[in-house]
Amino acid sequence: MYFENIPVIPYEGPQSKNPLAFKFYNPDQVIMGKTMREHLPFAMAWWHNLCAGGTDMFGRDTADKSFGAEKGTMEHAKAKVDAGFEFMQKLGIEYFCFHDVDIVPEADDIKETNRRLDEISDYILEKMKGTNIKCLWGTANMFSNPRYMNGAGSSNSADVYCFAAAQIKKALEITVKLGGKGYVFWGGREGYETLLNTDMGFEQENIANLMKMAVKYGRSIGFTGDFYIEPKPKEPMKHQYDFDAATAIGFLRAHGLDKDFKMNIEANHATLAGHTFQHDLRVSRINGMLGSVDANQGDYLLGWDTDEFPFDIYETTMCMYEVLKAGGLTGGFNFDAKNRRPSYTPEDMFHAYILGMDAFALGLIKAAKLIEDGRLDEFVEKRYASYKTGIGAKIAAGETTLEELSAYACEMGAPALPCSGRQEYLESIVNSVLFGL
Ligand SMILES: [Mn+2]
Repeated sequence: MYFENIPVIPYEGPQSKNPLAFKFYNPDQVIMGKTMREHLPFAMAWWHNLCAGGTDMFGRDTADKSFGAEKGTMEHAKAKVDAGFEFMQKLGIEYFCFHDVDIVPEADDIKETNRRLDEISDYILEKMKGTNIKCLWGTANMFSNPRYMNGAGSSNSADVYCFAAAQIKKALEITVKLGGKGYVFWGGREGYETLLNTDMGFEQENIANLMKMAVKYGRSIGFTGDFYIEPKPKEPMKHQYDFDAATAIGFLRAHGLDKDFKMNIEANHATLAGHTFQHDLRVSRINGMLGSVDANQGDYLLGWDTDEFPFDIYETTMCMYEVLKAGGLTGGFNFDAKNRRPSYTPEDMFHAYILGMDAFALGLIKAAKLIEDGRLDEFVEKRYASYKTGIGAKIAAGETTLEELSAYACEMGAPALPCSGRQEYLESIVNSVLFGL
């Protein structure tokens, strides 16, 4: 027991003042025909929850994540498994996500790292027995080690590229072994600092080839899930090739990878790209590529990736609105989020997940209400009514020519103004649904 003072977290309802209870996440509650548990496949992020202790640019760890073992040892790796499973079971979380180097200490020799990965994945498999806990997705960390200073697939060094391929191969094997539903490519350092030393076209071809090899190998070892790109515009690199969902989808289509890949959309990455979270979810959804979500939030006053636990109910509501409209995720909601550095106790780890899970549960409840209310959908439908009949219907069917439209316009004279957008009215509907009685 690593969290002996923490009970199994119960659902107590919105009136509860118990800090260790859910106020909105009621796993068995049915919303639009599915339980909250089914709508919200939550995942624990191994790295933030079990590894990161609060180190920042200006100071060392504040939180003790040793779990009673010496860091950098396999004993510590196993203690993290034990602590992680206790944590997930107490919260009723059914999935976890990992990078290779989150679950074992990296050795100098990759053959030894791979042996450690075999050992720890045996241990994790054993822990999974008799629980509902499964792997949501795995990935390889191809950004922390100095060898990846110029990226992995985008590295100028062919030897580094090969090393990345070896890490991907092993991470895929471990993901398949643990029954993972997905495999993620987060660009990490796949980008550049200056075009003065960069062959951008060559680097992008190399990244695509690495992804193609990963797909080919993954399918050959029985991986049937989705590969994901997790777009991010910048940080650590100044320019990253998978800037946002639209850029990543274009890249996948250009290289014939769109059948095997979907998007893993992170809230804080979308806002760093100058979009709302909902924007990148919508871009993914309308392209049939909404796969998974990294559930966190940024800070609008800060220009970097703060990975905060989700708190903003407008954001979680509009996220769940997109997810419901998409018919759900093939992946899940991974809390790629960390406690603030001064929140350093084990209790804070639970408070953070309770906050995040409740924020998404409330978002789900409110998004379902917005859809059931119907006024937003009805408004959007009416706003495009001119495409339902006459020349509009011909345009929508793709059955017109520029000459025909020109003749129509000349005959018509100046068009009337489009109908009012009624943004303020629509925003007041959202507030009524969120906060009305
Ligand atoms: Mn982030």
